[in-house]
Amino acid sequence: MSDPLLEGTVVENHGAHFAVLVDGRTVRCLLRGKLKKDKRRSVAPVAAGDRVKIAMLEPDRGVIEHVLPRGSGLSRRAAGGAPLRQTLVANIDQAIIVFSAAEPRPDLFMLDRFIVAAVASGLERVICINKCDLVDGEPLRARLAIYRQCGYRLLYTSAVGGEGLEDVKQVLKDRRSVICGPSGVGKSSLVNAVAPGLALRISEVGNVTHKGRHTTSSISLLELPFGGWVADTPGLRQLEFWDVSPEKVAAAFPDLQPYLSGCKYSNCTHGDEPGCALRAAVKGGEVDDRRMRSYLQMAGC
Ligand SMILES: Nc1nc2c(ncn2[C@@H]2O[C@H](COP(=O)(O)OP(=O)(O)OP(=O)(O)O)[C@@H](O)[C@H]2O)c(=O)[nH]1
Ligand SMILES: [Mg+2]
Ligand SMILES: [Zn+2]
Repeated sequence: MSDPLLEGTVVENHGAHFAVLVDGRTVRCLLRGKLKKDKRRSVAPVAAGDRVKIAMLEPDRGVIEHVLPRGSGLSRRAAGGAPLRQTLVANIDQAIIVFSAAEPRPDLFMLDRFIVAAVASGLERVICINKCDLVDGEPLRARLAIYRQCGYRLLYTSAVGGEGLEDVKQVLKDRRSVICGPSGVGKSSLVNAVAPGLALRISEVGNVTHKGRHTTSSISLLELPFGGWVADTPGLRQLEFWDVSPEKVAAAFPDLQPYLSGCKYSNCTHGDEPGCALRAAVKGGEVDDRRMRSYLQMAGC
């Protein structure tokens, strides 16, 4: 007997509601009750990007019966008391981490957190600094040079002025990407600029000084007209880690790595112990002080 269930991809997740793309058509779905119970330390068992099997109820409505095994995704610890995993997007290759040159000003400690989350999730990462039309970029480029030295791909863009958009297209082409970063940096604007047909909602407020307003409220996975898929996500004010060990944090700091095992004491906390190779490297100008502080915050030293 043939399988009465249809296989598809979750392309949108809005609370308990999902949109599943099956053979080119979108089916609105809820979850079968048994899946809700099987939470396995997750706030939700299904995320955008998941491959699922659904049973049809009506021509455009169905119910998700099974979730197929997942590849890499972007997860964080869900807000709230209990330690639960929240997978923002599943089955993706890379994270495009967007910050803005201004409005809001880039918080490099937060940028480092996004990089760690992406590295720990096994994703390729590209840093994208948007709104370059708003500032003289030279001082910022100098501050960010360390990321190039670390081997990260770094793009400078303007969703309104057009700078760097060809690079963004090239990075997105034929890959499955998640666009993430703080609110108001222009994530949706960038996606719209490279793929105008998608028409994502963007903030109508030109000057992003408002706090706590998110224009994008759900996660949607969109097919790009030039090949590939991209998930636009709501801006994250906080990024609490899920399953990130000190070793994984260190993996995101190639500039610090040569010094981390050179301390006199193998359990060095890189505080004021004698013989700390990391502190010595900062003092000697080989390691950036801010990067060290960022590492220490995240590695829980
Ligand atoms: N000057 C300038 N403004 C931009 C640029 N990109 C986006 N904006 C503006 O910044 C504001 C926020 O843009 P959005 O695309 O909604 O930002 P977002 O990152 O998707 O925000 P959330 O969905 O809330 O996470 C809007 O007013 C955009 O017009 C840019 O490159 N330059
Ligand atoms: Mg948005
Ligand atoms: Zn040390």
